Amino acid sequence: MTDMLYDNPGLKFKNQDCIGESVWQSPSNIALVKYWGKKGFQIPSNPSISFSLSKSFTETRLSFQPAKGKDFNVKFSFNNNPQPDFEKKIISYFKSLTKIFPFIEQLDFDIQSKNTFPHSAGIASSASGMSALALTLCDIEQHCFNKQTRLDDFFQKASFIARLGSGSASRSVYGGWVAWGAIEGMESTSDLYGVPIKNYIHSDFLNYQDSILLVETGTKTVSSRIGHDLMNSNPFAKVRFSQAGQNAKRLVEVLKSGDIDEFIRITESEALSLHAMMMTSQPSFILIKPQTINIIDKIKAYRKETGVPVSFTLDAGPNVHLLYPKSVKDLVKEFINTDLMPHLSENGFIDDEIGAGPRKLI
Ligand code: 2P0
Repeated sequence: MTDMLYDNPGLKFKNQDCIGESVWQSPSNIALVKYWGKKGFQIPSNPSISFSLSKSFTETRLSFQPAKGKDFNVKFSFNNNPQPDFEKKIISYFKSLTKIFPFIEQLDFDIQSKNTFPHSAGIASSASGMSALALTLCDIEQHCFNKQTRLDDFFQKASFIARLGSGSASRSVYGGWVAWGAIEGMESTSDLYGVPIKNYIHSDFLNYQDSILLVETGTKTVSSRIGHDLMNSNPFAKVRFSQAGQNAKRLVEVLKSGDIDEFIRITESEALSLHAMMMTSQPSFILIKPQTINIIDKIKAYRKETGVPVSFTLDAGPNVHLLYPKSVKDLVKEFINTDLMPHLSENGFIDDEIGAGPRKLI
C-alpha cells in the first residue's frame, strides 16, 4: 500500500499535453484529539482525530503549463494579492515532492487561493490551504499521465501529500470524522495519511455543530513549527503522547456508542492538555485569554444546570469551539446570545458544522 504513495509515473511526459488547471475547495478541520509534537519528518508523535468543517474552507485554483526556464516557477496569490513570502514556502514544499511528483520540475505554476473565513479567526488555514493544494497536485498527476486511480487511492495519496505540507491538512482531504496517526487496534490508521472513520459513527455525532466563538481575532498564535518543536524538550511529553493515544482509541469507541458524556470528558481534557503543553514548554506560551476561561466556566455551568450536552474544544489560540449535536441547536443559539455574547469580540461567532469534505470544481 505504502509503495503506491511513492509511486511515480515516470520522469517524462509529453510536455505539450500537460497544460490546464485544477480547482478544489477543501475544508479546515477541528481536532478533538490533538496533534502536538512530531518525530522525524511530519510523523505525528500521537494519533489525532478531527472533523472537517462545512463553511470554513479554502478554494485553490492551480494553473500549470510546461516550464519556460530551467527551473520550475511558482506564482502564488491570496485574495488576488501576490504573496512572495508564501511563494518561497510553496517552492520549497514542491521541491520536497519532486521524488513523488517528478512532473513538478517540468512545469510552471500559477496558484490563486482564497478562504471563506477571515484570516484572523483562529481557524486552521494551513489545514484547508495545504489540503486544497495537495488535491490540485494529485489532479495534475491524473491529468498529465492519464492515470485512472481508484477514488480511495486518490484521496489517500492526497492526504499523504497534504501531510508533508502540514500535518493537520492530512485530515482535511475527507469529510466527517477523520483519524491521522496509528491508533492501537485500528489497523486502517496510519502515521502517513488520514483515514475517514465514517463506518463507526453514531447518528448523534454525524451532524455535530461547531460554533466558533471569537474571543480575540488577530492575536498572535504560536507557530505550529515552534509549538511542535517545543514538545521535544517538554518534561510531560511522554505522558502526553501516551494520553493522546489512549484518548484516540477511546474516542473512536465513543463515536460508535454515542456516549456523549464520555465524548465531553475526553475532548475537553484534550483541549486543556494541549494548552497545558504550551504552558509547560520552555519558553512557555499562554494563548488562552481571560474571556476564554470565562466562556469555559459558563459552558460548564450551563451544561450542569440544563443537561444540554454542549462542550468546548480549543485550537492553538484563544477562541472557543462550542460543540453540540444538531438536536439542541435552538437551545444553544439562545445560550450563545444571552450568556456568551458579552464575552466575544465584535466579530461574534462563526456558525459551522461537520462538512462533507473537499469538492473538485474544475
Ligand atoms: C491539530 N494543531 O491537531 C493541532 C491542535 C493545532 C492545535 O495541528 O507543522 O499546522 O504544519 O504539521 O498541522 C497545528 O499544527 O503543524 C495543529 P505542521 P499544523 O489540529
